[in-house]
Amino acid sequence: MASLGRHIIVEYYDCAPEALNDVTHIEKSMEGAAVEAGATIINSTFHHFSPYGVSGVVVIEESHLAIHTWPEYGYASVDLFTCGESVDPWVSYQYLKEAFKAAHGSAVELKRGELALLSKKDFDIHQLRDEKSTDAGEPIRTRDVWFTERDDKIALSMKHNGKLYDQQSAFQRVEVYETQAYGNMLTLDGMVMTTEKDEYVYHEMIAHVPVLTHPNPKRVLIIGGGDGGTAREILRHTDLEEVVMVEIDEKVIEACKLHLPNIASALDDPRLDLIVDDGIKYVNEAPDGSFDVVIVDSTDPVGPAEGLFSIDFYKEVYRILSPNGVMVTQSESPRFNNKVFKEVYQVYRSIFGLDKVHCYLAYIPTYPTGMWSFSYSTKGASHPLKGFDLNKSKEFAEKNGLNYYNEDVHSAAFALPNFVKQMIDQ
Ligand code: SPD
Repeated sequence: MASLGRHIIVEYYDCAPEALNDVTHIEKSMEGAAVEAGATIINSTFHHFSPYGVSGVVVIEESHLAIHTWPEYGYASVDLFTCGESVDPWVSYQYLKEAFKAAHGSAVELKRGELALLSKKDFDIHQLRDEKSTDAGEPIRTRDVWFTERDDKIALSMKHNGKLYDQQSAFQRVEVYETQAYGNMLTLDGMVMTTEKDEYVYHEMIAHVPVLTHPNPKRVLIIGGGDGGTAREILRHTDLEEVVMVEIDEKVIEACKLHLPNIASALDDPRLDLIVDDGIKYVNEAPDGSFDVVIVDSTDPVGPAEGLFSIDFYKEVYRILSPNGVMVTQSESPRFNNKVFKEVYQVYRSIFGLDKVHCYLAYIPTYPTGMWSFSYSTKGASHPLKGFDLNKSKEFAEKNGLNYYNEDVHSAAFALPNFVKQMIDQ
């Protein structure tokens, strides 16, 4: 060999798009390609970008393998860089072509470090070695794989150990990741829905604020909420007579029962009437005044949840609320989804009336920007703060050992920063 290394620059075309968007499959394939070629892996780092694309590197003792994928084009660009005689990068080339089901590939080989142009320097190599690479020891191998939810300006990443569930349902891609910081995490179409470690913020706030401020809640309807967290919190209120939940996607229920059992614990509770169907259809067909509290625990306003952000849907929710009825929705982030945020508050106000719509906030570290909002709209006399029974809330939170909601948080959540007030008043 007349060079220190061989660098193969590879293009794979017409690959299986799903293979190019699956960070776990790509990581395994890249590591497999390294081992098959005779390389020794030192560490790897892989990132999935929401909604599409993966980037990653496998560092080997003999240099590295790197990849960037564009699933939407069925295209992957790969660098295979090896040093020494013991590794054959062309083996990796063939291995990856099969792993990504590429219809065709092309590659250019470059020699790196032409020996004819190099001369050896005189130094004591042993002084440069650290503990991790002693002659005797195996190299220490590390792994670094990330899930990333991003738009074109900001991103939120979480390191994970791999995927526990991955299914394309009739409505969306349902995935569960085992994250290192937040436990198991449900994502839908690449967007974070809930994680084991911080789910209580969202579920306690969406459930207890309306039930503890309605004068006499008996019938509660949850639209969406397939992970079960909202239902679990609602069922803590033992004097309710009817709790109905309508979730469109049974794969969400399945994934959460399997991998987020604490969040999903209420889904088999006999007090819950769980209906797998379209929530919009259910609301359209429900009799006038049939619920005291309606909670819209939706995903973001793309895909199956789009209709849950429409004026026609909210008019129907208004119709099925009883005279003092309360509707609570997750209303996105005023920082991140500011256009949607402004629009939904205009819609709620046009239906319920200017002084009947309130916004409250909670801090959810795994949602974009961490600042999340809920809307509270009332048909009659219910009000989130006037007449709020502090002691009742305090007792309830203590008795149930809640993690986020308490009487102080309840009141404080309705204190809005000026920029949020302005967005609602515009
Ligand atoms: N961008 C995150 C919005 C998530 C809203 N729904 C979460 C469902 C939890 N039950």
